[in-house]
Amino acid sequence: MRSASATNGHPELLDEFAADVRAGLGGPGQKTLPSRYLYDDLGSALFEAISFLPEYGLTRADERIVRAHAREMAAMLRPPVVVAELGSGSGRKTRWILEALARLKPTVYYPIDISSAALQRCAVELGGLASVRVEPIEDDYLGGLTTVTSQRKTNERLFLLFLGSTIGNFERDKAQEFLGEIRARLLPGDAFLLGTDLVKPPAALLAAYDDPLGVTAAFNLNLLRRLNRELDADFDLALFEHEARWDAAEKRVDMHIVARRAHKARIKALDLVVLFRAGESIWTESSYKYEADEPIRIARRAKFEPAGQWRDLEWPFAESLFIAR
Ligand code: AVI
Repeated sequence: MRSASATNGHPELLDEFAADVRAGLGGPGQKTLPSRYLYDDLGSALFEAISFLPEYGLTRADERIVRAHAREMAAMLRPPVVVAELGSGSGRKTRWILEALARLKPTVYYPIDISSAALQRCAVELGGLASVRVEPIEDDYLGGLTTVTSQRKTNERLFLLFLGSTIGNFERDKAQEFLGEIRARLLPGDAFLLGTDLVKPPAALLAAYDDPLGVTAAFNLNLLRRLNRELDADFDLALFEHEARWDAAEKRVDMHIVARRAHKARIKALDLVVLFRAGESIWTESSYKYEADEPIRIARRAKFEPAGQWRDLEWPFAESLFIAR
């Protein structure tokens, strides 16, 4: 899934990782690491495991809505329709949309992901669907979308999917900017389906991001293992713990990796020594939660027209369908 995966075979990504780590851990202020680095092969597998946790209802809510309303969505789009998805995911949710569209006319599916492993899994999961041709694109979201739009035929309508509330891992102003970037690559009449996790009671959110089995903790701490492996660092995982924090003003859950006691770690590849005070943290992810009208407001600002919104009541989540103006 998602935007960054193993840097194996991609030396330029290793350079970018190194630069981001230096920027995030090398200075005097709040230590940070970009959340996209959570998704190496083990991190992606742990995220997949998180989606099965009873406390983490997000992925199941997303799938329930898509499954229940895929035919309705497909009926709103005039064929021929080609589908592109930002972050290929496991393919579980997308299957319903592809099946609904392929009932009407054969279609092409372009999963876009920087992780070749994720694309391979997705191709295996969805490759057997009748009347669907899967064309994986190994690239970042906007690069991949540009490739898709340059290949499309003029009579084809593009149906772009951005599911799983991945938009929630963008800061709010960056989310707005990103929708503008997406819209700039689409043609009027193209469709965009956006999944957003909705605000819910803090206790439910904290349980979702700090589950009793410790899967989310492992997902978070795995980032230190990645630093050890890819940048020759010596972080001792036993000296850190996972913490989830609800920020009520910003309506977001933050994940931190907190030092249990004062100590230092060395990142040999960067020739960097990182000092930790007891209780000092590395901020690794923010997961913004939305009010139901918010996706509609930001999409309108990015020149999309709302065409429908479906919500899950068991785990408040919204799927919003837009048409490019
Ligand atoms: C991928 N993303 C939408 C997940 C989220 O909920 O923000 C990642 C995640 N982080 C902790 N648990 C799951």
